[in-house]
Amino acid sequence: CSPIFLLFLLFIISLCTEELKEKLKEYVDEVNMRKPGFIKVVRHSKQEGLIRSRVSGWRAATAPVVALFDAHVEFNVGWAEPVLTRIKENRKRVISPSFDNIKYDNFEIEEYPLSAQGFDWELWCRYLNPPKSWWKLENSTAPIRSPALIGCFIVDREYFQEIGLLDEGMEVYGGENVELGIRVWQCGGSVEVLPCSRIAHIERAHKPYTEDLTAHVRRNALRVAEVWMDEFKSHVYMAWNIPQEDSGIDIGDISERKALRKKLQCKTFRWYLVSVYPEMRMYSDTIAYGVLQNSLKSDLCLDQGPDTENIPIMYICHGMTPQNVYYTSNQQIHVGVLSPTIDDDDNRCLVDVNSRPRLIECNYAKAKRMKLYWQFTQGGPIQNRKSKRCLELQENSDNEFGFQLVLQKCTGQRWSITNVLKSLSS
Ligand SMILES: *[C@@H]1O[C@H](CO)[C@@H](O)[C@H](O)[C@H]1NC(C)=O
Ligand SMILES: [Mn+2]
Repeated sequence: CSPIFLLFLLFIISLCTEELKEKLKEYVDEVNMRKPGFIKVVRHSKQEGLIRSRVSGWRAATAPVVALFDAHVEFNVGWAEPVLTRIKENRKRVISPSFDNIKYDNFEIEEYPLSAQGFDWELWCRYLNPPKSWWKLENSTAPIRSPALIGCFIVDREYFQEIGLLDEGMEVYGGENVELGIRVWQCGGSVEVLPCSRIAHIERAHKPYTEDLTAHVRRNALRVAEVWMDEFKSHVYMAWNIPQEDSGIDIGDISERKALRKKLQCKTFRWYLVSVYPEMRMYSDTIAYGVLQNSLKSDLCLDQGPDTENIPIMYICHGMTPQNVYYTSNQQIHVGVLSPTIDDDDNRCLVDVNSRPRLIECNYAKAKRMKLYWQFTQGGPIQNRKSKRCLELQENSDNEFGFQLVLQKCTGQRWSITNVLKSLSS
């Protein structure tokens, strides 16, 4: 259900499971009998989602430092002291403890490696290898500079307000942790993970908040993109495979968040990428993206095929990540999910390998001087620059959908891609 908030010397619990209502009240009453006013419970009359719930918890808090946590975490011994020390030194530090995992099926603890916290271009949060500068210190207790937050954090109560709390225009789940990290950095604060402050967190098998979590995460991500990411907002649209204009997604009113950015005189997203999150890959050379369809059979889309293989196929269009195609200004065709950071696997490129279409890691293909460059114009053929063969469909009754992908002498088949960013030159 919704999160529990642990505040410094004050607990705020907000839960929605029927079963917990009475039992929780009994527990809270019992604790408060012993320590009057120790726990405050804040209840909403309707579902407000994780983001506004956290802000409700903050509003009820009175202590100088506030910690916002999920209900499904356990605190390790001495977790708070290093955090409070760092905030006392500098109130513009927003701090996350280090996470371990509690296995949801048996409650065993699994130790996680020390990590910074970042995100991919869909703005899902992810653990990152700590930055090079941290490894150089050779001090495993030193604070780890972090581009963003997984979602649990501790902050100076008043600074949190000055910096703009969380984006209360976000719904249900996701994106607020990324937005907070970007905003704090761009507007003059910092974010760090402390190795000596540890908590354990249950990674749930299923998040029960809503039917379609992804739609909410996407909407919230677009709010972040529009307010904070300047020209890099295109990357978020590309990663979600949706058009930048008329996406059909209502992201609500962002004027207050834009005004906040202006008021705080925050730096650009390019500054943030270069200075704080250099591990993030940039995709500014993408000129078209979406699904790739052939006019001969337009209900089929180019697809990366089975995970274990490197053979692209034609498959019924569903528009999910295996069918993401990115065409770059240097004429590469990337197929599949956009690799988020330089520490992740490389992207895969379409390559002519002995007249067969194959997906090969782009950097490898480039280093080996393979045939990975393709001439393509919207509604035109896809032709390899070196071999001059065209990517085409061939009827094949053995194939599930009646067609297979081949490289052959061009017969004039035409391809189209969903979104064109810059005009595809002939
Ligand atoms: C390691 O980092 C901690 C935390 O910042 C610091 O207190 C300590 O002095 C450092 N140790 C060394 C040997 O630099
Ligand atoms: Mn959680």
